[in-house]
Amino acid sequence: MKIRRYVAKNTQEAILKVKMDLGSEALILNTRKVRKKGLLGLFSKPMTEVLAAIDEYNVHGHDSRNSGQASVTESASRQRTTPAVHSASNQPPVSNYAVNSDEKEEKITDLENKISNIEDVLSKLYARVMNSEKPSHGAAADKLRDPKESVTEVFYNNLVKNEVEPEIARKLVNAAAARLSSSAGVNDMAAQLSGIIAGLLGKPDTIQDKSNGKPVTVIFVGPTGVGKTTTLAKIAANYLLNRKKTVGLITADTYRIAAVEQLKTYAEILGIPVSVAYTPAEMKEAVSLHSDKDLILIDTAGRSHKNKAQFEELKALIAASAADEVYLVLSATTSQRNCREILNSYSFLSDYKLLFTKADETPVLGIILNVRYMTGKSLSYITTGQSVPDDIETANIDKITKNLMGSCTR
Ligand SMILES: Nc1nc2c(ncn2[C@@H]2O[C@H](COP(=O)(O)OP(=O)(O)OP(=O)(O)O)[C@@H](O)[C@H]2O)c(=O)[nH]1
Ligand SMILES: [Mg+2]
Repeated sequence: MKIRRYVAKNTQEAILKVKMDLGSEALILNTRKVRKKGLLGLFSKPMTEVLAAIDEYNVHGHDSRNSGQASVTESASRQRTTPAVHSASNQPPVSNYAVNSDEKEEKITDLENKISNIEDVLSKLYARVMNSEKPSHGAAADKLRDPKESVTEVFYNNLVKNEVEPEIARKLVNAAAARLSSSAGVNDMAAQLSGIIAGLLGKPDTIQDKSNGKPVTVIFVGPTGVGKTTTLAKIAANYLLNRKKTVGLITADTYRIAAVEQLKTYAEILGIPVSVAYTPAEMKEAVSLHSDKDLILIDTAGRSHKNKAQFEELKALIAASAADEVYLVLSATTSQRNCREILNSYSFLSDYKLLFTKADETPVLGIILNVRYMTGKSLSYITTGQSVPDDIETANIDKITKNLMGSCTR
């Protein structure tokens, strides 16, 4: 594996440099903004630094592409000289390449050793760069690393930087490394790891239509302000406008007048009925009122995970709605610590799906993998902005995987 560092004015220019130098097979390990060291750096424009890696065989492949012109010239000149050799000795031509083959083999072995040494030194240098450029003088730090181990560390660091919980990141990279031979390169590791991450994220499970003609009843729960009402409006609009389905809305968010008004405004724009349910009995009634619809979407009040009493009420409302699907709506911007507390508060739910909002507000998506790992519940939709109805999509596993591995800047 070769790891190289490129600095340019912007990401585009840096990636171009990588491609020019290493070819299109190169894997982008990390991008970040850097400034010149020292006081002057404070006033300089930030530059983009890209760390890129490529397997040894790809470098050779790329080099041979670059030197294609030279080898054509060489074979042409060989063709020109061959008849002369032939006529002078009257012997079949002896290939230059057959002569001294032992000597050449020795040279190749020698070169291989040199490359292997360079690779070790590069791995060691890279480990230092990744350790926030804090050079360590300890003997242990100077110990050369096994290349596979250093590749593992690169991926581990990327996952952790993208806020995957360190224990989860460690398990994932170890699982990927266990599937590789000791000579495996960075691309093999990337392929294994992305397979494992995508497998862990699983197949997204969105709203399932019923085959018996009855409405699908869906309820949205989650902390305050994560985007439950907006998400519900996005789904309602998509069902109505793109899928030509009939939709009924119910709001159980009766804590704030503004919350009822918010949903009523969306319902008016879309021209769909909305009912308000203050109690579990009213919830049952509202659900039966919309029994002629294809889809019933139920909004609930955001619950602070610190207020336990509200959860009893929510439990009763969910039970009364007899919802087919419960979506736990979480913001992708939630800190890992808050997230644990939130999951704890909602642990009374047995069957639910995960819906992440505000993916547009954070460059790192580790929380998606962490929550999926901790709960084992399916991913569903991801929302990517405030715009109704456009900013929602079915969770794109490939995109999330690339983001987590750090090789994709969204
Ligand atoms: N950037 C961004 N903002 C969003 C997204 N989804 C919702 N919002 C915004 O988040 C804010 C809160 O959205 P609501 O839909 O009212 O959230 P809620 O969960 O219903 O809030 P409560 O009912 O008070 O618990 C609004 O300003 C939304 O426009 C999203 O995907 N990205
Ligand atoms: Mg709301």
